[in-house]
Amino acid sequence: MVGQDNSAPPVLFVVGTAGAGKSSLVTAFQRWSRFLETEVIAVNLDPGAERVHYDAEFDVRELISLTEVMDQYDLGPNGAQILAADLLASQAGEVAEQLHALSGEIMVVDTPGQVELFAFREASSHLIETLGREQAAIIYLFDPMLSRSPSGFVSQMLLSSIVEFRLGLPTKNFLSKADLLDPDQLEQILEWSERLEILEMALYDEAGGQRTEFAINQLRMMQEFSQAPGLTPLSSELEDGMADILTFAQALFGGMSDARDGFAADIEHEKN
Ligand SMILES: Nc1nc2c(ncn2[C@@H]2O[C@H](COP(=O)(O)OP(=O)(O)OP(=O)(O)O)[C@@H](O)[C@H]2O)c(=O)[nH]1
Ligand SMILES: [Mg+2]
Repeated sequence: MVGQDNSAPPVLFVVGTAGAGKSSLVTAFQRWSRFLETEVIAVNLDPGAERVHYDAEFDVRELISLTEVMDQYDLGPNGAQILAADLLASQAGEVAEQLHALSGEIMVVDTPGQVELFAFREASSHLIETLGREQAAIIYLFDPMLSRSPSGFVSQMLLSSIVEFRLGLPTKNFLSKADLLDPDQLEQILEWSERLEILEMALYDEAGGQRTEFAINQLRMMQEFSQAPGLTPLSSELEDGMADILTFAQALFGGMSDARDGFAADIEHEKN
């Protein structure tokens, strides 16, 4: 078992700006985990997803269809997403019940394209409470292209801190699609994540004194509350960094070797 409570596996919510690579990460993580004989429960909470490539054991689209919401309430895609999130909130108890019924060692949740839908609407808070907040954490994905400029990088640091603050869950930042970056760019971004004074200088060159002072001061204050500092690169394309996600979950919720022992014991039991 990863978690301490047999009935409730740890829940990792994958969050990030539109197109950051959330759905691909769920797919890659599920695929990668199969080799470890670790049972990952993949969950789709994005009613707007066109298609997903992982095996979703729960898919919100079976409850709420974005196109139906658009038609029924005469809404555009953004309005429909908001209403869909609120409809989901009203069914949070039922959703949690269905999720609780799923068995596996770790639950990985794909969230809607727009980060604010997950962070700011009530549905997520309801769901987190009903699933058990002591069992939940956030994998926050940085967009690699946006991370190449100091201001883009800092903006994502701030956004991640806001999500962490808003949902009150342990949050770890990952640099998504790292395979798309040159080695030099990657090194620079990782250095920014480790050394605030280097980031400050780079931002100063790009944005000038006033904006830099404002942003860096905000960041400094928010980072004091951060439970998992730093930025870890990953690539769903190459299946790189998947172990770092597992390590993050283990550090929070307990060891995985017990999980494998448990799994092996189950197999043994079935054989007999
Ligand atoms: N090169 C590369 N491309 C990736 C990687 N992960 C995702 N992509 C591509 O990035 C695009 C967006 O990926 P998604 O996984 O759909 O991103 P998302 O955050 O779920 O997107 P929304 O749900 O629409 O917000 C797709 O074209 C993916 O193929 C990666 O690790 N490397
Ligand atoms: Mg997606």
